[in-house]
Amino acid sequence: MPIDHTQPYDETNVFAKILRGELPARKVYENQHAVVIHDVNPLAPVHLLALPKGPYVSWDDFSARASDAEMAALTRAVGEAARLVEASTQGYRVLSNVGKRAGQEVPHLHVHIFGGQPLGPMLS
Ligand code: DGP
Repeated sequence: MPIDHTQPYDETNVFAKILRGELPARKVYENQHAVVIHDVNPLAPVHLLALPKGPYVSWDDFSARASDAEMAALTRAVGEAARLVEASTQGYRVLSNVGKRAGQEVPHLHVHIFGGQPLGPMLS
């Protein structure tokens, strides 16, 4: 079910559990404030998720509460991830769903990185 991104942060969401080491994940990159993991249900040959380590639900929440270092770290994580999996050589797509209307399923801010195939039109 898509989530209500205006609700307080839910510490029991799956990404919170991954960040606490309570659930496994295939990590490809980590810095002080962000990690990148493989999506468990890949929708493209390359499907990564960049997550801030802090408890943020949405971009508006992140922008309001995160430090500049946290914001920079998430941006760097997206680019480094794309480079490490060599999506950068062929082009890739960066996408983030926030809230019910966008179909956000996990109430922890995350950035999808898709690549490895022609990606088609952005919205259907
Ligand atoms: P979104 O709809 O934007 O909230 O995308 C959530 C993504 O998270 C979806 O592509 C599947 C992925 N996902 C859900 N549970 C897990 C998990 O336990 N581990 C990993 N690696 N990815 C997950």
